[in-house]
Amino acid sequence: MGDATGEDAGLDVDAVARRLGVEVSTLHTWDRRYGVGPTGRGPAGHRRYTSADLDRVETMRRLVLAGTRPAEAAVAALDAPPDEPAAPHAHDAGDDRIPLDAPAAEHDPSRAAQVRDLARAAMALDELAMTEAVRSALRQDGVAAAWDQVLVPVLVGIGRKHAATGRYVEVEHLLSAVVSRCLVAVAPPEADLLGRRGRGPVLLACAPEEQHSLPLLALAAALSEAGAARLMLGARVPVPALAAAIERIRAHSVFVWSQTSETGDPSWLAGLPAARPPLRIVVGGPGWDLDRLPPEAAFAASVSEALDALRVVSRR
Ligand code: B12
Repeated sequence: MGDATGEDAGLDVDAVARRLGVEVSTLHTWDRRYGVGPTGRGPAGHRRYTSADLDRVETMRRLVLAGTRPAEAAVAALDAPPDEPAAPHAHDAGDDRIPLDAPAAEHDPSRAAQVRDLARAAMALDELAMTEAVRSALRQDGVAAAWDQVLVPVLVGIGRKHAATGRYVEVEHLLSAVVSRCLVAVAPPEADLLGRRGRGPVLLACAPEEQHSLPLLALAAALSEAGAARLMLGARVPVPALAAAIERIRAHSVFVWSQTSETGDPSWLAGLPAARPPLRIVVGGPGWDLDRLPPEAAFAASVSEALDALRVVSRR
């Protein structure tokens, strides 16, 4: 293959491997596991390494060769402005704080306190304090704002912390468990969906093999808060099972989540059962290969956008 279309269109993985002297399989691993991969697209829609991507891979290679652990090298490579040499983060060395990037908290002290309290409680494995922090954010702000402005920054922060240190998996698991429980409490089970008349419910599912299901729980809770009927199938839903559920509950809309690129091939979406009126298909998550999204599917970038795309009016 090689870089037949010229460097402006970006390099394919073989060309990058040759240029940097790194195995193709290693580049695939860095992409899949740490998100250090191609962000560009060639003319046929294939993923290509841009010159900024190339800088990041080069930084990653240099740090790994110098003995930095790959996870730590990846965080440094991703954080480094292009053309600046990256050093592993000081905050990851012995610091037990979660790195927080919470734009809404910057000008809002009470929001900043919510984010900080949850992060602190999570790192201390203080389940009660975590539960109180999540519950109070959901109660005060409503699901969409609490999720976007408090829960997402802490989840993203713990993801980065783990990537940088290889540690804190227990924090990630406990935080996931607490957040799940609190979101489920906002979205109690629906009664007798099959026997209902009128507008069918929204069906929520993760793409096949996708295990990250918290964003689906957030959307289910936001739908419940808005009074919209929904059925949440959760993680790793096989396509035939999703198709069967669409037909059985006469869903009018379906929302599918993909967190990782391994689960983001959207080609199967076009084969979901036809319905009358047509099934509304909305997808979300950073995993989707957006260039290959079928025209019948819409992409939503946040809980609020998903509610809009599903034509659900928030009551908050
Ligand atoms: C919680 C978590 C877990 C939990 C999941 C629990 C559960 N029930 O969901 C557990 C511990 C099980 C887990 C497991 C794994 N995880 Co994990 N996990 C996470 C974590 C911390 C949060 C996931 C999440 O909920 N993300 C959603 C929000 C918080 O993040 P976001 O997608 O970036 O949000 C943006 C948009 O998507 C949007 N958005 C946010 N929410 C919503 C909601 C809706 C409805 C919409 C439309 C949009 C939207 O807004 C944000 C800003 O733009 C992430 C870190 C991260 N950055 O996501 C890692 C992460 C996703 N995991 C990762 C990995 C590698 C794994 C494992 C493979 C690890 C392993 N080696 O075992 C496994 C297996 C997973 C699998 N095979 O599917 C990597 C993925 C790397 C990649 N690029 O592919 C991440 C990014 C961590 C990292 N930095 O390395 N994980």
